[in-house]
Amino acid sequence: MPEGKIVKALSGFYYVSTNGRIIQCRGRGVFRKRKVSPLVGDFVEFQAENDLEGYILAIEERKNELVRPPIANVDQAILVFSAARPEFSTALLDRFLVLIESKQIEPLICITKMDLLNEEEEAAIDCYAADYRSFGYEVILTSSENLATLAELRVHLEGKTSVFAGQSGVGKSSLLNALKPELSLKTDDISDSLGRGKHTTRHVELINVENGLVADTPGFSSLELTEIEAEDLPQYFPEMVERSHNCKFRGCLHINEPKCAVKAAVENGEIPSYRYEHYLQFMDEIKERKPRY
Ligand SMILES: Nc1nc2c(ncn2[C@@H]2O[C@H](COP(=O)(O)OP(=O)(O)OP(=O)(O)O)[C@@H](O)[C@H]2O)c(=O)[nH]1
Ligand SMILES: [Mg+2]
Ligand SMILES: [Zn+2]
Repeated sequence: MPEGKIVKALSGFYYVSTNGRIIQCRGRGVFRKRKVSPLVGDFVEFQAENDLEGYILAIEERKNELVRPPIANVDQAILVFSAARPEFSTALLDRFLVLIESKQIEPLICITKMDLLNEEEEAAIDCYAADYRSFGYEVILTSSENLATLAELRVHLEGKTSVFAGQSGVGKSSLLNALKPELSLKTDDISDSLGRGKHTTRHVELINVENGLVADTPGFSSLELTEIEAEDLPQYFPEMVERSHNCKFRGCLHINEPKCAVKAAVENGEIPSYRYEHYLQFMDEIKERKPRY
């Protein structure tokens, strides 16, 4: 049975790459019954009479999978945020980091559109970058308008399968175009009235860049923490994990417990208060979630 990897999903078709060819395939009903649908990044077995009429017959077990954006088997998620237009949001970044941590996927934070900032605004973004680095994350500041800023990003793409994920309009497709100009991916201005992107990219596609694969994906507007349990939440904040062995109580949730090393670190400024506030907000959100039956 021929095998390949899904590199694009569009209008009910899956495009399977195999031995340097791309075969247009449909999924078989069997997936619908089992409630598994093929994802970009899946390794599959297929059957094809010709390059336009294939069928996917089996999906190999996934190393990991994301719902938003929908993709499987990635080595790293590049969380793309713009420094401005749309405005940089630590609340959205923290939410995204929690989701990526819960899937045990390696995150890389990429802040784009640095060229739009004045000195003061740039200093503010530099502060955030330093905060996130102090939690243990890699942070890269780029601008698709200034190719020199892309060198660091290129290094991280080398030999890996990465997914660009982020809000609409932050510049995911623009970054890919800057990395590889012959791509000519469609990009569009953000809406001036709403300050949001226009959902220009409509499908997920894996593209060869720097000896690796990078997925361009549609932007999203919200993310829910539906699969996360309250007692697991602290594990998804590396700066809390690092300190939790100094908390008095094992399994400390760092909320009301006495002698909590995390709360002490927030009080003395080692952990920024916005980060802890987001933790508390996510905790409330998870606790208020209606039980599923
Ligand atoms: N000044 C500046 N503008 C940028 C930069 N990167 C992207 N843009 C602009 O931002 C707008 C949105 O860029 P896109 O690449 O379409 O954004 P996207 O993240 O792919 O958006 P969706 O496909 O909707 O998810 C376009 O007008 C780009 O020209 C940058 O580094 N600097
Ligand atoms: Mg796009
Ligand atoms: Zn604690």
